[in-house]
Amino acid sequence: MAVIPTDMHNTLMKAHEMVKKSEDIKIYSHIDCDGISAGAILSLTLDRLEIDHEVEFITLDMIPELKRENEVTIFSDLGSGQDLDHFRTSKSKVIILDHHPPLRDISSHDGGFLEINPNYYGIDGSFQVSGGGMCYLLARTYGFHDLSWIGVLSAVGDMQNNLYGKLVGINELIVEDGVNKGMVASVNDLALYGRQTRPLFVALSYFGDVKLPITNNRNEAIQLLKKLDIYTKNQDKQRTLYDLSMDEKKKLFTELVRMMSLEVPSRYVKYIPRLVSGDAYEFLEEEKYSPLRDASEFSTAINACSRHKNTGIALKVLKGDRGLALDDMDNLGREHRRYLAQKMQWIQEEDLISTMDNLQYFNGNGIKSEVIGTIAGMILSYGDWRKPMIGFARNDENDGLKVSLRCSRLLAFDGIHFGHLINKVAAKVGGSGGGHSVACGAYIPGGKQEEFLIIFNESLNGII
Ligand SMILES: [Mn+2]
Repeated sequence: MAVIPTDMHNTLMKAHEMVKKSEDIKIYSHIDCDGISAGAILSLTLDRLEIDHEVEFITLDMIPELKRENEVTIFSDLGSGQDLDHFRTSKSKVIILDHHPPLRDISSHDGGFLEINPNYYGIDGSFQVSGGGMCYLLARTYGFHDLSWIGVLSAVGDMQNNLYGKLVGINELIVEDGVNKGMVASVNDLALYGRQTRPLFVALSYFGDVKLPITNNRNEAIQLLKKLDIYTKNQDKQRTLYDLSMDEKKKLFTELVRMMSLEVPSRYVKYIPRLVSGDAYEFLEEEKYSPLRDASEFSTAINACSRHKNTGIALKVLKGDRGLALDDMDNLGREHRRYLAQKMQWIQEEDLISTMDNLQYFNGNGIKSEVIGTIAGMILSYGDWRKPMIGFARNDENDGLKVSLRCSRLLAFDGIHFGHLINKVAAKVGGSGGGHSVACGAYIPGGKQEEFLIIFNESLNGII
């Protein structure tokens, strides 16, 4: 089990003291699941300490315009990768709780900056701890171990369990706190999305880093379950993954591994079990069969709020509102799913996917830039899993383009890191980008799409 390095602990204790002594705090947090969870953890912590505060969720491009107006400013899930010199005044008290690669040297932390970042201590912030996790480590110094479940949610929302199929490092320690509090269970299970809420055959039809006969085919999925003697219903209720016995899960696991092994080149076969099973995180205080019970489904609900610019609802739910805010969140989730389904249909009807030697792409003009990544991920299952899928959407604020890439995890296991690659290619056309190995994005100037695609395609020669 990971331990918090002593130096990092000491810095956390400095933040602990600074926060405790202050009367007025402003929190700027990133507007995604990790950032919203981070904001919720900090807000709950400050509520309990009875400290006046305000939380605002922002995108990275808003940082240069921010003004220092409060006694203490906390940046969470952002700040490490950005220039914050306009906050560096003689009186500024700034705490940064981030896990992204830091711009500044740890020794540069004078002038009121208290930057707490795992990367300074040899801990990889891309999979060992999230932004929300860093905020939880601060909450933990006050003894608020019951907030650990939100730290788990933020890590899952940040896809930190993606490569290993489970949370590791500091994240594992946060899970452990949740388990000790009786609020979190970690369960090794099949890696099907929709553990609590989706009928099993529906979940199966969405399964895959690789195209299988059951992919996007509910009938085939039902036939598969029949063949394995797994009932689809309990009396009148559709069964979900959550309802299956261990025996049934084992049968399904073996069959999925077998089916996938038939589809992939032999060098990938050894990775397949990792794609078919993984640890799921269950929130024991939430109702069974509700989307809040499963960390992965909960994070989707938070993302739906953020992508439709309604972070206030997500914050309320995270802070404990299970009444009106939860209804609002459910409605937003439905709207989100409807929107995605519409756009998916449009892409297919208009036959918008184009293929190059090493990649595939579509022009999603007309799709909200906030969901272009989600759509790219969904449409991948209709294309060729051996190539990354790139979606383009017009950026609302300027006439640039937002680029999102999604690919099968098998490509990442093979050693390709698309986050690094997209960063390089975007820079060559005057843009910027980055992200995870299998899910990343960029902003590029309008009119540079073709050049971007050509360079990207070439850079993959001999790699894919
Ligand atoms: Mn994050």
